[in-house]
Amino acid sequence: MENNNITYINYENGALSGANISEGVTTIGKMAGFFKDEKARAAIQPDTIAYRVQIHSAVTQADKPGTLYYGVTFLNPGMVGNEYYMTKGHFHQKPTAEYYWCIQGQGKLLIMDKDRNYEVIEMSPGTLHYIPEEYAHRVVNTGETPLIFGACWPADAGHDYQSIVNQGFPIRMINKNGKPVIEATI
Ligand code: S6P
Ligand code: ZN
Repeated sequence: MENNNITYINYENGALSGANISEGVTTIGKMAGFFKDEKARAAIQPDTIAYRVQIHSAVTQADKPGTLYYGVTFLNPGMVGNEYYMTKGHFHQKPTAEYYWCIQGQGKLLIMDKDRNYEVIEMSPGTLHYIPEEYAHRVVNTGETPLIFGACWPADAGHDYQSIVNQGFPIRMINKNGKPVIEATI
């Protein structure tokens, strides 16, 4: 029996239900400029879902310092050309850290600082990731099932996607002979 004021987490798949949840959908059509092969991206049905994010918000004023959001991302498996589906990735506008943790699936967390120093970190069920402030973060699904991960971050962090559109990450995850490999961005 669900109580109307309570939010529930499904511990199997991370899904949220109940109170104070909103959902955002990112389609391949909304990801122009993020993948290497723009032609391949444009050839995919634009309403194909790359990922969904459920956010739990108990915050009444979004930019109030000290408050938090909790989210869960469902990143579908798929390819754009030979590049795996991924999140857009962003810097936080205000230097604030974030926790990610992997619930289901297989993939990579890419982090990058302002000087473009980067790390590629394995994500599999149960891995916990502390993303330091001033690091951009992106998740790539290198598996064949949805990659589901939780997140918690300051509600006043703000999101800078434009730097990623302009400069991208220094590397991409591509499928080579059935295996994920790192490719330097030219
Ligand atoms: C928010 C947090 C996540 C992402 C989500 C989608 O700070 O990092 O909830 O918003 O994983 O990724 P992106 O890069 O499209 O926001
Ligand atoms: Zn973030």
